[in-house]
Amino acid sequence: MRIDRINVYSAQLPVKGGVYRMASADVEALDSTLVEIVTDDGLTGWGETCPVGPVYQPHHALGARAAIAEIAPGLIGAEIASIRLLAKQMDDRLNGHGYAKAAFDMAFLDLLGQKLGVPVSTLLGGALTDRVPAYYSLIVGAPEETARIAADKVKAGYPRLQVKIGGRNLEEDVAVIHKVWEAVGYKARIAVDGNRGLTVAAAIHLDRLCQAITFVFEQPCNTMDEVATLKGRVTHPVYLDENTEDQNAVLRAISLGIADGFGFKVTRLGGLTKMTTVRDLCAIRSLPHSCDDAWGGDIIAAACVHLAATVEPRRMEGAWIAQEYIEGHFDAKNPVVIEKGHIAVPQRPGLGVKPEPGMFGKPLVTY
Ligand code: 0XW
Ligand code: MG
Repeated sequence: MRIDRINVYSAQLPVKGGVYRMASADVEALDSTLVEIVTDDGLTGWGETCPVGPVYQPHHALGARAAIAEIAPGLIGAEIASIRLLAKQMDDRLNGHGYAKAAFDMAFLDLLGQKLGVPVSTLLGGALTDRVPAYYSLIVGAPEETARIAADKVKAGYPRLQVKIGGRNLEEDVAVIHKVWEAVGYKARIAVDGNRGLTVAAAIHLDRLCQAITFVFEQPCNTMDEVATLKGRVTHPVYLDENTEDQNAVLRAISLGIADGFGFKVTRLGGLTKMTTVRDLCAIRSLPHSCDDAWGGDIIAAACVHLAATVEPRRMEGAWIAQEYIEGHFDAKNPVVIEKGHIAVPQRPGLGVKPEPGMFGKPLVTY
């Protein structure tokens, strides 16, 4: 099975509700990039990469497309058999830019799965479950309103909530955490996500002012070095998200003992294949982690869910997919959906989702 053609598309994903508010940025619409690989035996495989705006992490939509332009011409005629060889072929054309390579890695696995008649979760080592937990991300908001949504989402079946803070005064952040805790208590696990927005001093104050509340503190400060200085000075477990820019960053954080868990993003880590390495490193040290991406439609959602199914359930912090903030699906027949706070793992060969033909219009470019 060889690559005949690669089509690149863009899909505009407006945020349902108008705005997704984080300490690092407000986003109103996302520009997702899709790759469709067509093979000489008539199969099609899909991949997607969708940075949540240009500020959240050092990725942006046009950067992904520029990287794809460097890589794609060299893949025409390549055999879809060895994922490792394909990764090398990509590395031989472009250094870094894992978030663009991630879209190809997804499409390769989608094709291999279809060829072999197995779901992508099988290619990632094998599923441990057919249903994974999701978590709900509460945007930076007012205390009462955030607590009301938190209670609703727990009632709807979410086992975990992420409360966004940062980018405003400490008093309001502390009040939100208290109100959410009063509303849901132990009924959901809570992550408080600073999205790099707090100073070390603010993180220490917040930790003290919320001492009796059970939560994990996700990416409170900007750099890994700042977060490292919290060790021994805060009592809440600290998780890294944005700082895990590649596999080496994860290895560093684990070996330094500065992270108690992670919010992993499939495309940021360079794709599903690279994610299996950090998944296994976390297993060695019993570290919990999520299987997310920063945003994306059904292709990215399927990728996250296949990976999440291969993680030991006691350490699975949920798969976040953007469904709650997106209108509609790429694949209306087999969408990836959250039901009662959980997501069924696609069972069909490959990723198990196929965008409706023609739904993205004409390709931006064909290689
Ligand atoms: C909740 N997310 C996975 C979605 C947005 O991209 C932010 C992100 C996070 O945890 O930082
Ligand atoms: Mg986060």
